[in-house]
This record gives sequence, structure tokens and C-alpha cells, in this order.
Amino acid sequence: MAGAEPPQHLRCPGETRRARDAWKTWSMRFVAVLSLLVVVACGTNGDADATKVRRVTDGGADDGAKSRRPLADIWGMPALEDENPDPDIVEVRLRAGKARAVLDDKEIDVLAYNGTVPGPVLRARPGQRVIVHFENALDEPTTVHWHGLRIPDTMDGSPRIQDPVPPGGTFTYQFKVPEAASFWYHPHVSTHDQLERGLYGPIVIQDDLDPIYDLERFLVLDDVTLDAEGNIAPPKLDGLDGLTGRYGDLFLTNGKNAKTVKASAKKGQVERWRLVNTANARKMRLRIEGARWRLIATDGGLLEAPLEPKELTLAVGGRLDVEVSYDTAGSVALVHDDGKERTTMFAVDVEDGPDAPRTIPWPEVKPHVAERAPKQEFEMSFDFVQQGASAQWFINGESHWMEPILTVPQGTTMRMRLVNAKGGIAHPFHLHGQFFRVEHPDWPGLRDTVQVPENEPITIVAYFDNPGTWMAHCHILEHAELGFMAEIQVTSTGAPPPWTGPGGGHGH
Ligand SMILES: [Cu+2]
Repeated sequence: MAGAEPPQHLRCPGETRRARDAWKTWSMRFVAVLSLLVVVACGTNGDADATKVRRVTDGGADDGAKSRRPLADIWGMPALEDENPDPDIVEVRLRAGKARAVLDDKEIDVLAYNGTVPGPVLRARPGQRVIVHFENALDEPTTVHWHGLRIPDTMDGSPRIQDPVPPGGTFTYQFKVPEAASFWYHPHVSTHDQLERGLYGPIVIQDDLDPIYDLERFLVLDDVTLDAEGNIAPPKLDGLDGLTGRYGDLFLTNGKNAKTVKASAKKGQVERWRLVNTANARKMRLRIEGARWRLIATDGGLLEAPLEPKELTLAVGGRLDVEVSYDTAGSVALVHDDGKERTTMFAVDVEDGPDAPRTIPWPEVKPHVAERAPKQEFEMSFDFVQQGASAQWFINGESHWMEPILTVPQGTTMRMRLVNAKGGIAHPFHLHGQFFRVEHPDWPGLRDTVQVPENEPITIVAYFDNPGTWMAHCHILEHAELGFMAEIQVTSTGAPPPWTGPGGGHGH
């Protein structure tokens, strides 16, 4: 792929001026927020929040064309360190291995990227080339899948395309970042086991269009099943786990017991929370209590206009970003409430202060994929059979499709009817390498994952713009393991995908 792309500085004739304009806008905003940052930094009693507010030193102003807004620090999370001084390259090291983690004051065995659960956040900008020197220190093969990123299929971590990295082996993932949004990374080999045991990490792609917040948090929501020793229970594909997927008995936020994950903030603060559901099977039904909030982004990036839903449905694998404004002092909670149980996933203690939250002006957002009318239709129906203690899952009558269920030329816009008529279980359907829109008011914005309810077909309009061979599967990890897995081939027309060609690549 490297050979097909012109050097970054030749890519867009308008880039220099645009970047300079962006810098000017940023400079003005910077002055405007500086006083606020001082308030925030001084007002949080020196806890982790205060030091993580915003790094204002990198980026530099020496050359207008190169100056960019600094990447936002993500609250409480280590970031993968960019070892390459070239501003167009982000070069990092990622190692999957066994580790020990502290859960409720007890050390347990986990699998971890760079020793932490979740793994460190990968931060980059659209148009940058990301190079990940990956090392497999597990005693089993693995790959890394960059969930949601529209990158070449050879870098997507699909074990059907990339030979899994053997124990002790290495692989260099390289791709150009297409667009800004919240994504995440995880293995795609024995996923129901490796991911459950701790292999997952957040990705933040930020561009100059992203509104500036006082603080950004990435809340990685999970549930796990523990065994008698307090370790993550071994994987199971039979019994209830094979049927419904594994529902954990302990909720985690950012790798900790969710009930213990707390932060402090100050009245008047406005934050961006990026939410991802990394559970094996559990759909999260979320709302925020005690603060004003709105939905600002989905899997595929910023919404054209923020929305104010009463609650959020976060499918396994999906991301939703919310803006949270602290109007009053007191307790704020992110709550998962599915009607049967209610769990606090994250809590903020908001101190009193003199300021009211500022209004975040909404930028003019051009979606990463413009709406297009579908010209073709395709139906995928989901089914299962019980086999003794286990279950097998099917898409259109076949388990583990080994040849493409569908082959379309690049640029195809297709309405896909997803039918789930049997089994009493909703499925988070995930399409690799592409975005789609859901023809349902509860699912605004661009998506790569949608919850397909039972007995109520849902239609999506998929934009097959990224050539390659792509997995399409249920993100209930046990279902995928038990056959709920197909492949869609997008044949190249020879044209580069719109976000990588000359004049493209900015994602807007
Ligand atoms: Cu499923």
C-alpha cells in the first residue's frame, strides 16, 4: 500500500492554507480556553484529573503549515508513545503478554497489551501513517484487529488474511489513518478468550474539527466472569455461554471494578466521554444521571448535530461519544440499567464552583461518508441449532463461511436486511472495513456495529468503499467462534478509496 500513496506533503494542494487557517482558529480558541484550563488545573486538588487536563506544549508554533492542535490526553490512561519524530508518522510498540492486574485489591492473572488492562490508548490524526511494532509474548497465536478503522484488509488482523502471529513472533502493522472517531483494538484469534482476559485497548483519532473539551475520558465498559481463585474464568463454548454468549458477573470500567471507578470534577466543566463496550455478549443500556449530556458521535465519528436521547444502547463492539456538562455540584453517574439490573459504571464527584458550563459551538461536520441511495439489496438471516450441550450459529444457512457470501465492486451502496427470527437473542452485527447507516431512528450516525433485535428485521445501508476481503460477524464472541461469521469481498476498481487518494485523506 505504501507504494500507491504519494508523500503526505503532496497529497492535497490546499493543505497548507487549510492547516494555517486551522491553526489560527485553534490559536484563538486556545486563548479562550486557557483561562478555563487554569481554573480546572488549579481546582481539582491535585488528583489525577488535574494533571491530565490538556497538554499544551506540543504542536509548536514554529511553522504554521505544520502546527496542529495537540492531541488531547485521555484521563487516567497511558498512551502508546510515538517514537518517530516525523509529524506524519506515529510509530509505537505493542506487546501482548501475560500480566498481573489488581482487581479489588487482589492480584489476578490477565492477558494485557504493554502490561495494562485496557491497553494504552493509540492516539493519531487522520492522514498520519501508523506503524505498530507488535510482539506476541503470549503462548498462543494472536492478531490485532483495529476495530472500525477503514484500513487495508492485510492490516485488519483477520486470521483469514494474516497468518496469526505465533508465540514469540512479531508483526508490523502499518496503515494510514482514514478519519477521526473513537475506535478500539483487540485480537481476532480465540477472541472470546483473549479479549475476555484483558486484550483490548482504545483508539482516539482526533482532528482539528473536534470540539475542544476541558477533559476527555475513554470509558471502556466490560463484564467478566471470575473463577474460584478470582481469575478470569476459562472460556466456554457450551451450555449457556454458547447460546447467549458469556454474561459476566462483574462489571468493569477501564479494567477495574466499575463500582470503584470514580473521578472528581468542578462545576462548569464540559467533558467528552468516549464509550466502548468490550463485553463478550452484554448490550449496555446507559444513561448519565446528575449532569446534562448529549450524544455527539457514533462509531463513524461526529454527528452533524448532537442529539439528546433519554438513554443509549451500546452494542458489544460499538462506540458512542457523549458531551457531559456539569451544571451543578453533586454526584454524577454513568448507569447501565437494562430494566432487570442497575449498575453504576462510573461516578464523578462534582465540586461547587462559580462557573456555569460554556456552550460548545458545534462545528460544521461533513460525515466521513455522505449519504447515498442504495441500488442493490441483500439479505442476511441468522439462525442456530442446538447440538447437545452446544450450539452452532449460521448466516444464510452456513457456519464459518469460507468463501465470500457476497462480492461487490468498490463503491457499491447496498441495503442489507438483517433478519433474526429465531433464538430469542439479539445480535451485535459487525462489518469490518466499512461504515453503514442504520435505517432506524435509534441508530443515528455512521456505524460499523448494530444490535439486530429479535423478530424485528433491521436494515442497514452499507457503503462498500474499502476494497478487500472483510469479515462480517456477530460480535457476541462465542457466537462468532461457533460459526456466526461470513466474509464479504469488495473488489477494487483500481481507484484508491476516497480517503487515501490525492486530495483526500482528511476524512472531511
Ligand atoms: Cu450473535
